[in-house]
This record gives sequence, structure tokens and C-alpha cells, in this order.
Amino acid sequence: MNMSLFSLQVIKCKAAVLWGLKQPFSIEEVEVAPPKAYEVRIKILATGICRTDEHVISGAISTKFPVIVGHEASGIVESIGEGVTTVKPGDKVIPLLLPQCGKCSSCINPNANCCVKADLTGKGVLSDGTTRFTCKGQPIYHFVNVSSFSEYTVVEETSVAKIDAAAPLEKVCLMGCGFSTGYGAAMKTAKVTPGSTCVVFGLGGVGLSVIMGCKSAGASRIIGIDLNKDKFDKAKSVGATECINPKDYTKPIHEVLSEMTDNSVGYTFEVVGSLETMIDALTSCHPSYGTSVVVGAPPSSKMLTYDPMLLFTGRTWKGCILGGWKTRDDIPKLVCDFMAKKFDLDPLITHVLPFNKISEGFDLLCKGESIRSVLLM
Ligand code: COD
Ligand code: ZN
Ligand code: ZN
Repeated sequence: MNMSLFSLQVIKCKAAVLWGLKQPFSIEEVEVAPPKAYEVRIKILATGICRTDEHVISGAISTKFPVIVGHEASGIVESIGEGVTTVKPGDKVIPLLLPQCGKCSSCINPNANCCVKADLTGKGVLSDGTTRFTCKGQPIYHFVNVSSFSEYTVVEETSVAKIDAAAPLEKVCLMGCGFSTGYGAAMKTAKVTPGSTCVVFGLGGVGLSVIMGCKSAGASRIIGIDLNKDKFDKAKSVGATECINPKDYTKPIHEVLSEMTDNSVGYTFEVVGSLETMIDALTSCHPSYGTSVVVGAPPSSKMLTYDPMLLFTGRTWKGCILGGWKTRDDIPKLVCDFMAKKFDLDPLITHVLPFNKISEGFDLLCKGESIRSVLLM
């Protein structure tokens, strides 16, 4: 019997609603509709604050308002819609900003993960074109199929990964975005080789996760770069062998790196999201065998000019979303690796706050004081 039949009713709960651009979060009582066919209603228990959520508030990423953002979360399945077979009420899960439908050309290709069902353009609705949230009689839009700044959310079955029942939800929520993005950029997308030299531009939570990935892959030298030297100690604690600030040099950073490494940089990672560092990172990897990965989301509708000679000599330039992982397959495996202590998430979690202190969490992010704040519902 479909267990969701027991709970097919609207749930009233707390959510942080953004009513418009550059507006503060407003904690509201919202109605969360029951899951329709092939949908899952999740009780969110922990959710991290990611820079991309802030980009919605500022307008750097366009979405429809009013909206419930939040996309780095963990929780427990509350009920399931008709036809759902891969999760059941009570399962621990991570909702996925990048679905894995298993059928589209990306899902079928072993080297791709950008599923056609992903909402990367801010449609803000589920597959049937409607939302499952209402507040004060008004529909509230979803964000990247997740909307975790709510005590309950509804996602599609293709946007949920079932994880180990013993996983600590207040930590593994970071697998929903920041950690997986950085770690995967090194392990899955670049496929860093043992003994290599890696350079990471930007030492926020995602950059630190790239460093952890380079370390796990066996890189022997990992150079961290940031304009803020306060980021260096943490970077070294997770595996950077040295850290530099471009402001301390008059030479261009690629020349500094070439001299430091005797021209042997195998991999560079752009984890800032700026056009200048994308070019710096490309230029800094070895002209013939170097690979540079764009991890930071590029600013919307900005173009880049570069000297094609940089590629002509043999460099590889690639990008990835969510580290390149196939989300439903790989995120549960990452949780297993975490449980097996292959890496630690504690260095990334600088603040833990109750959900109603969400605005405080965003202030910490904007002041550069937090790596990741985790909100507990
Ligand atoms: N050179 C070096 N470091 C710099 C520079 C610069 N020119 N400018 C800023 N920095 C440093 C800052 O001091 C800071 O330490 C760091 O770069 C950025 O860190 P945070 O804490 O602001 O951000 P993160 O690490 O949480 O995330 C940064 C990304 C750029 C990766 C993020 O915003 C992003 O674009 N994510 C998209 C990637 C993805 O797949 N996302 C999935 C959904 S979000
Ligand atoms: Zn994110
Ligand atoms: Zn797909």
C-alpha cells in the first residue's frame, strides 16, 4: 500500500519567504501541499547557507518571487506521492539541486551530470508547472527544485538521494552543495593525479572542499590563493601545502606560480566566480598538460575574451556543476565515504544556528566571517 495515503494533507509550517528582490527573509506560516505522483515531501532538519542563496536576494541570479530559497539540506521523507518507489517515509535523504532523471542524454552519458530536469533558469515550479507552497493565499515559488528554508518541502523523486540511516544530518547537509561541488571538481571533474601540483583560487567553503579533494586524490603540492589572508590557516588545516595572496606580488600570478613550481602546475581551480580569476587560473596551469576547472558560477550575461593560444598549446579548460557528480548515484556514496572518515566536514561548519536566526547567518556570510552556517530546524 502507498504509505503516503495516510498523510495526504496540507502541512502548515514555518518557512523563510523572500517576498521580493533585496528584501529581508520573512519567517511565515506556509502551507505545503501533499506530494503529487512521483513527488516526495521531506521534513527538512538541517540546511546550510550557500552564496548562491544570497545571489538570489541580490539579483545576481534571477528567479521568480515570492520564493523559498535554500538548496543545501538534509531531512527525512515525510510522505510520498503515487508511483514513488525509491524512497519511503522515514528515510534520511538529501534533496538535490541537480536531479538525475536517468533518462536524458546527460544522465545516460557516463561523463555528464547536467540533467535536463534541472531548473537552472529559475522557473520555480515543479514538473507540472505549479508550486506546492502557498502563503497568505499566494503561490510561493520553489528554488532549484529544493527550497530548503522551510520545515517541509516537496521535491520530485528524481531530486532526492537516499542516504545512510546513521548519517548525521546536521553535517551531511553540506553534501547537497558546497562540499560536493568542491570535492567533485578535484576528484571527479579534474581527476587530479597522485603526485601532482594543484592551485586553488578562492578559499571559501567550496575552495576548501576542492583542497580536500586534491588531497584525497594524492596531490603532493596544493597552493591556495586568496585576497584575504585570514583564510590561509583553515586552508592549510585541510591540506593546502602553502598559501599566497596575489596582492603581495607585483608580477602576474601565473608568473609567480610558474616560478614557485618550476612550471609544473597540473591543475588549477577557479572558486571565486570572477572572470579575471578564470583567466588567471587558465593561464596558471601548465601550457601543455595543465587542466583548469571553472567551479565558481560565472556572473550572469558577462562575456570573456582570452588568447586562444592558451588552449592551442594543449591546456584543457573545463567546468562543472555540483562537482560533476551524478547526484542520485554519487551523493549517497559520498555520505558513505564521510561515514568511513575519508574526509571531515567539521572544518567547513563555522556556525550552527536555529532556523529563525537565518538572517544572522546571511550577515555572517556577507561579512566574510563564516565558511558555512548550518541552520537547524
Ligand atoms: N582572488 C582570490 N580570491 C578571491 C578573489 C580574487 N580575485 N576574490 C575573492 N576571493 C576569495 C574571497 O576572499 C573568499 O575567501 C573566496 O574567494 C570565495 O569564498 P566564499 O566563501 O565567498 O564562497 P564559497 O566558497 O561558498 O563559494 C564560491 C563559489 C564561487 C564557488 C560559489 O559562489 C559558486 O559560484 N558556486 C557555483 C558552483 C556550483 O556548482 N554550485 C551549485 C549550486 S550553488
Ligand atoms: Zn550552493
Ligand atoms: Zn536527466
